[in-house]
Amino acid sequence: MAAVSALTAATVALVGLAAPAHAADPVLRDLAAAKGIYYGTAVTSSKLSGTYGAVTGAQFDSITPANEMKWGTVEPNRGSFNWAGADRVVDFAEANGQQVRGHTLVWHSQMPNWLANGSFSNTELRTIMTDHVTTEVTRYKGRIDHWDVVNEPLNEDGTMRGSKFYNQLGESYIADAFRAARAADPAAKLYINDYNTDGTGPKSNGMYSLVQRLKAQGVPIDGVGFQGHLILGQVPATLQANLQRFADLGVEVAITELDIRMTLPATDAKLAQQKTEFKAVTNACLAVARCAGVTVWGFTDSDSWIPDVFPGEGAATPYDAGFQPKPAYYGIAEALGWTGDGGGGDPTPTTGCAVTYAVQSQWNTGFTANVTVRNTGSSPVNGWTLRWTWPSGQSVTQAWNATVTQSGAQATAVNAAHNAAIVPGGSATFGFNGAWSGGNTAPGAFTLNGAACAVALS
Ligand code: G2I
Repeated sequence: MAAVSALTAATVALVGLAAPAHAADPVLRDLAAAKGIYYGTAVTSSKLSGTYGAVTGAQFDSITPANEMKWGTVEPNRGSFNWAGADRVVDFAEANGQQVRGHTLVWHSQMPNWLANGSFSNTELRTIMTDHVTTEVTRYKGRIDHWDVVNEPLNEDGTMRGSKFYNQLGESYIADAFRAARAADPAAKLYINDYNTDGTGPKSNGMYSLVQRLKAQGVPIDGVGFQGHLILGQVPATLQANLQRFADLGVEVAITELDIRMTLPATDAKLAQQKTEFKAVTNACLAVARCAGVTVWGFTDSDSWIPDVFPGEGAATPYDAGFQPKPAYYGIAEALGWTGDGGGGDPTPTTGCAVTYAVQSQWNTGFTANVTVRNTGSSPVNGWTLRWTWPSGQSVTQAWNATVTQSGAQATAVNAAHNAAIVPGGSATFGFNGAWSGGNTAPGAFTLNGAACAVALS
């Protein structure tokens, strides 16, 4: 927790870089610290620069590598280690006064192939597992505040999941993993972590009994993580009570992977409901004295696992894909005590756009180009007209995914029916063939529905 107090200078420096946030936007990490919890996000180490890095550093006081500390990543071949991504996350956290949640040491998924497909005697497997825990925890000793030591040990009915570890070693693999972690870094808080345990129910009951058994055996377990992969409209009503009953066992609790997904497209009504639900989850943690904090599983819709795994669903995080705070972000801030908007709701919606213009191919008299229009504002675009002026006499001969007309040097593209709506953070792409002679300089400026857009060439 010491890291939390050392943040002010870094926060101030980074807020200056976080251009997309509105000037009066609250800083979640500061609000959370004032309430005695942390507010964290999962991160992708390769993205930790530019706006993504600036928002991560400015807004959150805990980060979790989404993949970089998993066994399959750190030891892809037996005995050969790759710590690059994990190091980057820990270094970033230290530079920004953030805690780190280490995720995760023993998990049935994302194991390296040599382990998943290898066959080992029980004794050998136990040693492989405890050696792995010891190696990884020792490498980051003193630099990780919380470790997810064992991840997702349960079936939906609350029985033990038949993982490689459980099948060969029985339930004692859990105790052994925790003991190895404690020996390697006595200061780190050691967690067990699972999904669909957020509300009371069979799986949560299974976790409750498991934690009781581990405590009874003197296993060094400090906390229980509730992943919080939730669905809009289905936040369990029993969340707070459930967190409380675990806390009453004498362990910390935390929401470790919060996201609230919805069926796309995101509408204002769904985003408003999502705000209420992020606020409610944050409030549930605040209401439980032993709740250490909340981590969102990716802070931006452009860094979320949901669209890959649930086609047609998404918009599950507090920032849109263009790094604009969504209503959910203000919901979190309100739960944390923010009243900067007078308590009356979200700030006035903003508009904005960014255009990427890319020539795909070019031949002696013709060329093909793609244009992507991104909505960088906080209000949806419903129907669009994009205009630009050709700098060197080009003309559009044929277009797709938009209707393009030309008058003199001015080109006008109007949406097709299927891409008329662009949600905040979303984009529409169209393409065309053009004619050129002499020069094919890219247009330097675009307007969307009359307002100038930022331009990127590629
Ligand atoms: O599945 C959501 C989360 C559930 N709880 C445990 C978490 O560790 C898990 O995180 C996700 C990551 O957010 C994804 O990013 O775990 C997935 C794997 O189970 C991660 O997805 C993987 C893809 O499956 C790989 O194809 C990809 O190479 O991400 C990798 C890196 O981008």
